[in-house]
Amino acid sequence: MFTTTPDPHDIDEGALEVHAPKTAAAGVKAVAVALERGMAQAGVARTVRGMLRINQRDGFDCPGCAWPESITGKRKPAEFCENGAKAIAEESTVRTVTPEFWAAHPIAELEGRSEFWLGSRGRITEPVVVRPGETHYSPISWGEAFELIGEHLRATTPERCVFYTSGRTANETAFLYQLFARSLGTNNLPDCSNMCHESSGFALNPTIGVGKGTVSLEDIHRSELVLVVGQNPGTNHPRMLSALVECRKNGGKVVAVNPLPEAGLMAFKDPQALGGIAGGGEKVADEFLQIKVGGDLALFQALGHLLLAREEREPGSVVDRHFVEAQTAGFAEYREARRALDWAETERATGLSRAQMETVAEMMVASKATIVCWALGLTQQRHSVDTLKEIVNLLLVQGNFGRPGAGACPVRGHSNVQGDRTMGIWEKPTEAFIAALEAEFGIPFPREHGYESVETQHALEAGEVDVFVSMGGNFLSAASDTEHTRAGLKRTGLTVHVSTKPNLSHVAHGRTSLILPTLGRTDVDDKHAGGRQFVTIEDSMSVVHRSQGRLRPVSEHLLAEPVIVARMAEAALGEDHPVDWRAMAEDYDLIRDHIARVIPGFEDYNRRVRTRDGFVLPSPPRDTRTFATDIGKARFTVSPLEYLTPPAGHLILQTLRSHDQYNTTIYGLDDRYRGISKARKVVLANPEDLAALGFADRELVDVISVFNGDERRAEAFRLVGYPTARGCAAAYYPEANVLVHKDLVARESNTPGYKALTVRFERRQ
Ligand SMILES: Nc1nc2c(c(=O)[nH]1)N[C@H]1C(S)=C(S)[C@@H](COP(=O)(O)OP(=O)(O)OC[C@H]3O[C@@H](n4cnc5c(=O)[nH]c(N)nc54)[C@H](O)[C@@H]3O)O[C@H]1N2
Ligand SMILES: Nc1nc2c(c(=O)[nH]1)N[C@H]1C(S)=C(S)[C@@H](COP(=O)(O)OP(=O)(O)OC[C@H]3O[C@@H](n4cnc5c(=O)[nH]c(N)nc54)[C@H](O)[C@@H]3O)O[C@H]1N2
Ligand SMILES: [Mo]
Repeated sequence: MFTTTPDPHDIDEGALEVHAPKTAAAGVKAVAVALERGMAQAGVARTVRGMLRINQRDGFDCPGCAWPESITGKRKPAEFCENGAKAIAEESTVRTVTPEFWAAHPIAELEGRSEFWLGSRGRITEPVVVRPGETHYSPISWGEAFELIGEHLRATTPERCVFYTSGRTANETAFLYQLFARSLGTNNLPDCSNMCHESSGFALNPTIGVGKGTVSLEDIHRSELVLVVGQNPGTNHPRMLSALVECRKNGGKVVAVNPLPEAGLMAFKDPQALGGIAGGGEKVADEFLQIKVGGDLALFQALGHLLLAREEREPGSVVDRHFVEAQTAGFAEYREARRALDWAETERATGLSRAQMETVAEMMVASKATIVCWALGLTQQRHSVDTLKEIVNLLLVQGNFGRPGAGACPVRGHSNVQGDRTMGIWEKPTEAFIAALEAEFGIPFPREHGYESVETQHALEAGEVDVFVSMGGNFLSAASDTEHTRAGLKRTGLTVHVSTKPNLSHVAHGRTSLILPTLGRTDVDDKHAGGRQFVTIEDSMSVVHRSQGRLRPVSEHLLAEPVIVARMAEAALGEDHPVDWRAMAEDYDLIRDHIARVIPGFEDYNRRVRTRDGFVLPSPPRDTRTFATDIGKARFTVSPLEYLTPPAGHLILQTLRSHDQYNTTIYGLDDRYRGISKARKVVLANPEDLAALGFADRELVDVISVFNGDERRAEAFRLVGYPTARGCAAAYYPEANVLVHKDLVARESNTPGYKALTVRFERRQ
């Protein structure tokens, strides 16, 4: 009998395979996987053309992550990583989702599909609509689509409209989009940043006067000590590993703090260097602290205690006294609060030994230039803002700001999430920003704060949103409490998704719904009166630079994002609106001219962004060791100790990314470094915890989360014994998002508590 292997893209979930976790990241296998994915999606010629332009000065910015490229040094001919290459393959695919696809698949069927299946159908080729009572999406002309949007927006009031943004959106689109929402009269501008690094902004702004990181790529290379906390760079920021290896080559040390022994934190085989092809690779972390989920605040308080105790024993050995006296406030209170420490409780909270913490404190004492890097392991818990402020305290004690090799480094996610915020994608705009917009455009803009993403979920569920517009992204699967969010989205009158590929948000639609297909980063953008256009991006280290796609789009019907925004605005606000939307969409230089006049740091934007490497935005802590807080100084803060303890019979569950996904876009079913393949509905837990709870490895369970007396259930997950810290477990995002109660959020920032769920398991019969 003749059989063929089924196409892996045609399944939603397979039979789980478990292998030993890897002890090093990348190597030649990474290159092989990258090329194989590219060829399968886009063919040889597009793959080669695409990959060679990634992150080159005349090419496009990799849509994979926000890690910067070198601006001083030479770039390698292939300046990308395995996962960047997968992102490109995913976007430059020649598979298409045509009107025939929508005709063949009723929405009710698509709702039951996985993100993996939906996303691997390919790029959407034409705008489609579903009207009240219809069961399928069907084609609609662009003109009719914009008319429909205009009608819905005019029929309601601005506070009942929401404009969501995903962080891949370039500066030009973002600026135009916020201008559109504000011209209508609302600051309802939630974005993926609300779910991501919002806690970082809430910790940094009041303490150091900027919401962004204070280091450059060269600082990482020159640092004496880099702490990598709550971050999995081997998968999510692979090019960061080269920087860490370079730091170690220059004599620096690296400390990793993570509940999981992630492969990329242990060792790295640079796929671009000869040494990366064979051998065990370069060591990454000198010390690995396997912390309990949520234990970082206790750790940083203990490190503060140890540094100050050392200063007391040996005055002048730790504290940068001149800096602390001249540039900071609140040191005395901080020192007092850290004087006493309950070691037993600290060990319980962190799962670490006192000796381990003392070792790291000694490394800090010895270092004259320390950087702390962090990502979501620190931003998505109830006490995240306090944890991050505690990091600032540690950096301030030793004066680690505005010095080569030192500073705070929140490692951002989406490639332009930082730029979108700079452009005004923010539900809480400052008075200065609104005043500058008004001066530029001569019309009034709203000042009242709008909804961020969790408030949007609440408003949707309460039936208080008529129009939900999504500039990229996948709100349903990215947000918490999936079933509640789904119900809320279905209560709206109109959902509009500007997208490249199908996802589950498209089928959790309002009574009327539009999917508007757009160009991606890799696509050439040349259908303008002003000729071929480029866009600009701000990376995680505040470098603003150009990005220009080169590939021929898969369909002639795609419109560029700024054009879509401009035409929505014209349809809603009328052609005689004082803002010249059309002119800006035809020539992005005009958008940049407005930005140059409205946003500080962008003066002479059009000229400076055309220079070889673009330009770096000003950062007072980094550039001049000054702090633009309300008191004109950096601020020490005092937070009470807080950590997560699971009640009896429960574990603390974090949700994370596999090596084979980009957020809600699933590239494949192979979490290679962790040895989990073919399936994603798994829970990784410490074998001793599983035994203590009476469960066996590979058992099939329902996962139940508990929050404030409410329960949520995720059905049919496989338990996998895994070397995570005791008392902790991990499951993949977005499959586990049904478990995250929407009121489980970080204090102040309101970021969902994606890394702080209390769960138990129930055996399935
Ligand atoms: N290939 C790829 N690249 C990406 C993305 C992607 O999905 N795929 N997503 C992009 C986006 S938007 C973002 S924001 C970033 C995300 O980058 P990461 O923050 O690296 O993403 P996560 O997979 O959520 O990993 C969180 C890490 O924190 C650890 N962790 C969890 N809880 C704790 C804790 O309490 N304490 C400590 N110390 N550690 C903890 C986890 O074990 C894990 O290693 O990556 C960006 N880059
Ligand atoms: N449980 C859990 N949930 C999380 C997280 C977590 O760690 N755990 N992390 C959170 C974080 S950090 C983030 S940033 C959010 C991510 O939230 P989002 O940014 O909303 O989600 P993405 O999955 O990145 O969006 C993918 C979709 O974007 C569209 N797209 C891709 N490229 C383009 C483009 O160039 N233009 C346009 N218009 N559309 C495009 C495609 O249609 C694709 O389906 O999720 C959050 N959710
Ligand atoms: Mo993110």
